[in-house]
Amino acid sequence: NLTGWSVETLHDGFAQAHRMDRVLYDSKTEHQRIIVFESAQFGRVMTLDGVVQVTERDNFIYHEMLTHVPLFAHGAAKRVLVIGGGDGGMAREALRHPVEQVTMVEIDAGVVEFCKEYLPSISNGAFDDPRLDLQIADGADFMRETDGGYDVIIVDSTDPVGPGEVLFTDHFYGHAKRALTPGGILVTQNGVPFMQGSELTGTLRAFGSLFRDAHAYLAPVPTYQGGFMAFGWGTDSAARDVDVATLADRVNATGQSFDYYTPEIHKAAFALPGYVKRLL
Ligand code: AG3
Repeated sequence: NLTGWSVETLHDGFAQAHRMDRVLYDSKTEHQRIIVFESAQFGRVMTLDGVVQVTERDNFIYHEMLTHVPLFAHGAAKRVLVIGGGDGGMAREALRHPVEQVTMVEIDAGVVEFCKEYLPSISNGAFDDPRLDLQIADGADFMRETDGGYDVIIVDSTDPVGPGEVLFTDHFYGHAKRALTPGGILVTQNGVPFMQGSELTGTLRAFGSLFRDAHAYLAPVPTYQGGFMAFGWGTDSAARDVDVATLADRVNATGQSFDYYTPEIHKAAFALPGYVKRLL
């Protein structure tokens, strides 16, 4: 009996469920249904159209890996662009670097508003940082029209169903490439390859024709079930070759330490098992 449980059925014939100990918010925005609830294992959880996007307990793994890997590999990023990321977790981590500006383009003002209210620990002050430039707009439109100049672009999308779908097209990736500075890095969330292999294949095929270095890297995020979460990596630079000692120097220079990210994890994340390599 799953009454009072949040049941995610993103993958055919498979479900994961959280008991909703207290529903804090449940409403439809202009774009999607958003629910924030309290769960025993993951703290507060936010779902969009029934799919878990962020939890208090494990969001650090996902957000750290999509920010610190490209930012420390780059080493001198001044301008960062986040597409999506309305909960503010990506901005939170990106702003731990000495960047001049983080532009965040979120399609759904409701997600920003309700996450500020019911999940303040996710953004942890990022929305008040003067370096944050928040724009409520369609990420695909923004990318088509921007003048660019971004050193790192992070695509923090939902899965390729609903509003997130356009963020997985060749067109969008082409515009993102054009928006990068020379040597800039594009990273994307590409789902769980064990369950959603074609998502990674699609992105990496596009990256292969756009970038000199197109690759994937991995991190295990408990919330996104099925083993590793995959991230796309595209750049014309040799940033993937950065060594552990250089990364350690860059981490030390920020005076920060992280809950998941370490220079060793950074390097190891690019090591791919056979079943993932075959998807590229
Ligand atoms: N965006 C990534 C959602 C992927 C979830 N789906 C899945 N299990 N494949 C999360 C937004 C956090 N800022």
